[in-house]
Amino acid sequence: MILFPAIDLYEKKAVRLLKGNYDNMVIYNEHPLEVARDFEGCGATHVHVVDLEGAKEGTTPNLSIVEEIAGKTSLFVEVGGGIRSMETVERYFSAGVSRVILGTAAVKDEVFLREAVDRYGEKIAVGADVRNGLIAIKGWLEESSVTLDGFLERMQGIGIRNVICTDISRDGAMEGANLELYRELSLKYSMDITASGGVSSLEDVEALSRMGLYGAIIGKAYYTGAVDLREAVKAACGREYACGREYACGKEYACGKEYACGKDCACGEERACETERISGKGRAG
Ligand code: AMZ
Repeated sequence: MILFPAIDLYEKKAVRLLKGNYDNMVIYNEHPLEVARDFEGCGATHVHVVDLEGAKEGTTPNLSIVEEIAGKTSLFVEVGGGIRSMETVERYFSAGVSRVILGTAAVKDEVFLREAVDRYGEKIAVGADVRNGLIAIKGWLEESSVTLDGFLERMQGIGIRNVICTDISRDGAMEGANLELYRELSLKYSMDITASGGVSSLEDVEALSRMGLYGAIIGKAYYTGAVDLREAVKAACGREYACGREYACGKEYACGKEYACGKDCACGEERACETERISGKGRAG
C-alpha cells in the first residue's frame, strides 16, 4: 500500500482542518515545500495535496505552491480541490502534477469527467467524500443527494481507476480510520481505493495495508507527531517478499533491480504479503 502524507493548502500555507470545518483551521507550516521535503526525507514517495481555498471556490489560488512541490521534490504529486474544468486539469499537469482529483465536478459534471478520463485515463482520480452516507461537495460546505454506493458504482462504470474516499466524520479527529468502511469498499469495487480520514496510528496503517487497499492518507497524525512518518511508510509497505528479504517502497528491491511503487516487482518474484493473498489484486506498495 502506498502511504500518502497530505498537505492541505490555504493562503499558500500548510494547514489542517477538523472534519473539513474552515473555522477550525490550524496552520502547521508557512512553507509547504519544507513539509514536502520532510516527507521525502522520511521515505515517502507520494504526496496528497488539497487546495482548500480552491475546493470552496472552484479556483486554483495555490497552484504555484503545488508547482513548487512537484518541481523541487521527486514525489508523485496528486492534487485536488477546485478542479472543475479541462483548462485547470491541463494547468496542473503542466505544473508537473502526476494525478488530479475531481470531487465536485465528478458529482456535478459527468460530461467533463468523461472527457477528462478519455483524455488522461488513470491520471484522473475521483474524490468520494462522505458524510452521513452522502457525497459532500464544494469544500464539504454542501451535501449532494448522491449516496456513496451510487456514486462509486457510477464511477466504476465510467472507467475511473482511482478513488480517494474520505470519511469526513473522522477527518482530522485522530480517532482512527473507518476500517469497516474500507474493508467493505475494497471487497465490493475493483477500483484502487485510498483511505482518508482519521488515520492516526501505525496500527491503522497496518490494518489498511493488510486489506489490500491501494493507498492511505495521513494528515494530522504526521503534523502533531502522533505518528512517525518513517515508521508509517514502512508499516504501509515494509512487508517481506517470498524470498524473505525486506522490501522498501520506492527504493531498490533486494534483487538489485529498481522497483517502482504501484508496479509489479521488477524481479518478477511473487510477493508474500497479505495484501496480495487477501485481495488478489497484485498491487505492490
Ligand atoms: O477539508 C475540506 N473541507 C475539503 C477537502 N479536503 N474539501 C474538499 N476537500 C478535498 C477533497 C478532494 O480531494 O477530499 O478537495 C478535493 C475535491 O475538490 P473539488 O473542488 O473537486 O470538490
